[in-house]
Amino acid sequence: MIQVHRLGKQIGAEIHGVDVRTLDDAGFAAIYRAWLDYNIVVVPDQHLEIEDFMRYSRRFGVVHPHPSKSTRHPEHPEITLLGVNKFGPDGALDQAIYRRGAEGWHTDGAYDAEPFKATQLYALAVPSHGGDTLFASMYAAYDALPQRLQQRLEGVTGVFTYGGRRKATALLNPEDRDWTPVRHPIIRTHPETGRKALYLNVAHTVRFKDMTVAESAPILRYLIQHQTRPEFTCRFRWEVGSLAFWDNRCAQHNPINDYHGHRRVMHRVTLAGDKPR
Ligand SMILES: O=C(O)CCC(=O)C(=O)O
Ligand SMILES: [Fe+2]
Repeated sequence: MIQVHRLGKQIGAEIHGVDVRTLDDAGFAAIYRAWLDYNIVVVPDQHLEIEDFMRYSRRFGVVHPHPSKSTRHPEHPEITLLGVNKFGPDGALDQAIYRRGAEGWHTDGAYDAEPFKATQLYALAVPSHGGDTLFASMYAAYDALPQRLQQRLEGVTGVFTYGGRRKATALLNPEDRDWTPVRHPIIRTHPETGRKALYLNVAHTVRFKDMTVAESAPILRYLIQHQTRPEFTCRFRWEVGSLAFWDNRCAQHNPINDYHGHRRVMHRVTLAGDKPR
């Protein structure tokens, strides 16, 4: 029997009573439904080989590799390694890899014309404390905007790029570094639920179309502060064997980098998505 426990008022659910290796179609449909409702779904206590992880991930859609080639699994390029190869040959900490994903709130792949639909992480090693991930509902953020502002933002386009304004592209190979900015609506309609979500983030959204960075800054700053207000969020504490799957079309995440010196290793896959509308 599948049991669903909420992680937060607006977002997040944990699913108990499931072994994803033997999940039948009805069980999978229940997880997918919960995922559309709660946007980040965690299935704890799984025991997965790489093949199990890939097979389960493919039930959600088309697995698509991340543009950062330096952190790909050597035998399974569709898998990104998190928390591996943190030290260079000279023994020094590679800051780009160490800090990967730990740069604050964001949504995965917003710098692409067709951003990732979803991301799935499987925890192989976790610190004894810290290393939690926060999630924020962009449905809740949109719903809580004053109606006037909702109307003014309708049809407004944002400009997004890898690394954002800081242009921090250290994880990319040199040939991939000159990232062409892409444009997305700031309010997007989720293709499966039909709900509206605020679609911009502090890591990738540089400005609004037809406005300079300076002109965009005040409203962008307001929206960025608004969108991750604590009441829109939930917090997830990892254990070895936790499997977490989030929807990049309507949720942001923020991995908390408070476990310096401790191991935190994850296997990660991303799923192909469509053009935001
Ligand atoms: O390590 C985490 O909890 C998430 C890292 C991240 O941002 C990602 O995998 O997209
Ligand atoms: Fe991320």
